[in-house]
Parts: sequence; structure tokens; C-alpha cells
Amino acid sequence: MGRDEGWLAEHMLILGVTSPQGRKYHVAAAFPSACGKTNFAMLIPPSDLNGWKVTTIGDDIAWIKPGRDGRLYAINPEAGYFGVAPGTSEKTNFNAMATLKENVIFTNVALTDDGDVWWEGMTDTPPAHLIDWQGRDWTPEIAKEKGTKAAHPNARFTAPASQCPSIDADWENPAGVPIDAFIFGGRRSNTVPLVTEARDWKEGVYMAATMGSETTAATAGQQGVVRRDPFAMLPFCGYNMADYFGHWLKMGEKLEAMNAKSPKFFCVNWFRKGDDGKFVWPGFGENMRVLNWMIGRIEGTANGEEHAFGISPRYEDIDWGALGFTREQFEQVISVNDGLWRDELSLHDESFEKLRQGLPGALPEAKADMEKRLAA
Ligand code: TSX
Repeated sequence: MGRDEGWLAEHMLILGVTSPQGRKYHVAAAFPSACGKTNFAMLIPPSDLNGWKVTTIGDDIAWIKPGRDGRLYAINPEAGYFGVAPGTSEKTNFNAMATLKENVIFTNVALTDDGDVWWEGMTDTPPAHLIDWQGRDWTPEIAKEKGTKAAHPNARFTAPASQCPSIDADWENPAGVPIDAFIFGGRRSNTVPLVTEARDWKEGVYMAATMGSETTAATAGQQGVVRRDPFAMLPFCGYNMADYFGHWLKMGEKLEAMNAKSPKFFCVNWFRKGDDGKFVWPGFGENMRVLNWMIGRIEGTANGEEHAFGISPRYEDIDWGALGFTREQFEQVISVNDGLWRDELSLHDESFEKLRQGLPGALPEAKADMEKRLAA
């Protein structure tokens, strides 16, 4: 319907970001599973950036259409959240936990002896006894011995969106909210920088079309391999993916013809690892610093540096506030390694080969431009 009627039906969260000066921005973001989409949708800025406010419009679906003014307006068509329970805690997502106080349906979680629920990651120390998701007795000792999980890795909660403390005042506004930026992300232990701005709509569509994520225990199949998930739409796209890319490109042309300020595209990766195999970027609320830079780019007040893949901030372009993040650490999450990128681009080719039928020429063109920049 979106394709035929000229709008975008997307697998995206929508959030509001209000600056200390009271200016409000809206971003829509697509992430494959196991990247913390719901956590990002309910982000709480760190205390040294507490002049900033993040509000939740939706955590999963965005229906986006151009308004008469040439801007894109997004609504969340859902009434509630349907989130993965394991890993959700007051540390990883305080607002989600607050949403789950009442009127909740849980599936495949564990039951505590006093009739409450529990899942892996909810608390640092598990209860001494549980009934697991399959109705069997579970203790930390049994778990250690047999490796059984109390909750299924894909156990879920569903709750009314209205119960979320960070809910946006406009979350049910039928006119939608004007989108200032699209964010695409994946889980990549190397290669992809913390944040990259696309130079234009076409390059943004390229970023989204080639996005991939390393598989985790929560996703099916082999672990740690890059699975391409264009626009995070692999499980949802209702027609030929290459034609869907074409639909996005056409939308860009249409907005350009309307002469309005189009949303910027950014690619993010919270998951780069150091030589020790540990995550370098602290993530969660600290991702506010990345949002802060993006808004600076939208306003034309923040600087960045061009590289083969797009534009990324330099160390001095980010407000580090009270976070003691060093230049060396930043280098580990932002660096673009030419060799790794050559390999990455040939993997993009493999993905495009699978989608050859109807693939818009603009995508191989964008790739050729990147190759030229890499060679230069
Ligand atoms: O949701 C996540 N986000 C986005 C939050 C707004 N997760 C969880 C993903 C699993 C669904 C993250 N995990 C993020 C992140 O930004 N970053 C990481 C990786 C990470 C994990 C733990 C720590 C730091 C980074 N730190 C400690 O455990 C102390």
C-alpha cells in the first residue's frame, strides 16, 4: 500500500529529542533485532546532558508520508510495545521496566515463587528458585549444570504505550511528527564507525540497503556472522526488496522536487569491540551524545570529517561532558580502515547480486563513488 500510494511503511522507532533551548526534533530509526531498538526509543540522557529530553513516539513501526510542506510526517500505528524481555532491566531500560508495572501480558518468561516474573538480565542475581518458561523447576545451580535458560531468549512482554513514562505528547497525533533524520544501525564489532552521516539521500539509501548485523544468541543460526538486513526490513518487506529500494529513491526525488528540507540519513554502530573483545562504546544513555552531534549537523552547527563512507565527527566535535571517553577510545569506535572497507564493499556486491532483479542503478553508482574515494 505504501508503495502504491506514495508513502513509507517502515520497521522504525520514532523518538522526539528536545534541546536545552526547547527546540524539538524527531528521528526515525531502523535496527535489526538484538540491537536495542526499544532501549533506544526510551533512552534517558546522561545527567550531564539533562537539559536534553528524549520522548517516545513508537518503538517498532513508522508510517511516514510527505506533507504539503514537503516534510515527512510519521505516525506510530501501534497501541503498545511488544518487546523482548531478556536483557531488559532498570539499568538497560528504566522506562520499559516502569511501563511493565501493570496491564502486561508476558509470554515464555519464568515465574517466581511469589507469582512475579523473571528473565535473564532483569537482575544481577537470579532468584533461588523459579518455574522456567517450559514449566519446569529452575535454580541457578540447574542453569549452571545444564545451561538451561529460565526465560526463552525471545520471551516477550506487551503493554500499553500510554504507560511509558517517556511517552511523547504527540504519540497519538494523527498528523504525525515531522522527521528530521533517519538513523540506520547494526551490530558490527569492527569496520562500521560509531556514527556516519550520509552526504545525500542516495548515499543514505545505500547505507540502509547494505546495513547488516552480526548474529547473536537471540537471533537464529550461526553466531557472529554478518547478516544483511536492508532497512531492517528483511522479515517484513512485502515485495521485491530491490523495488523497495527504488521506492525509497523515488521518495527522495519527490521531496527534492518539493524543495523542502529533507531528513538527513545517519548510520550508527554502538557495538565496535577493542582488541580485548570488549565493547568500547558505553552505549545506552550515552548515545545521547551521538544524537546531540546529529542535531548539530541538522542545524549546521556541528563539524565532521569526510571519509570514504560518509561524514563522521572528530573527537572535538562531540560534547563529552562528564563521560571520560578518551581520544584513543574514540579512535577505536570511529576509525575507517581502508582494507576492511574494501572487503566490506565486496560483501555489499554479494548482497546486491542476490537482489539483482530490479536493483536501481543508483546503488551500484553510490558504491562506485565509495570505491573511487577509497582508491584516492
Ligand atoms: O540497547 C542497547 N543499546 C542502545 C541503548 C539505548 N544495547 C543492548 C543490546 C541488546 C539488545 C547495547 N549493548 C548498547 C546500546 O547502546 N551497547 C551495548 C554494548 C554494551 C554492553 C554493556 C556495556 C557497554 C556496552 N557496559 C557494561 O556492561 C558495564
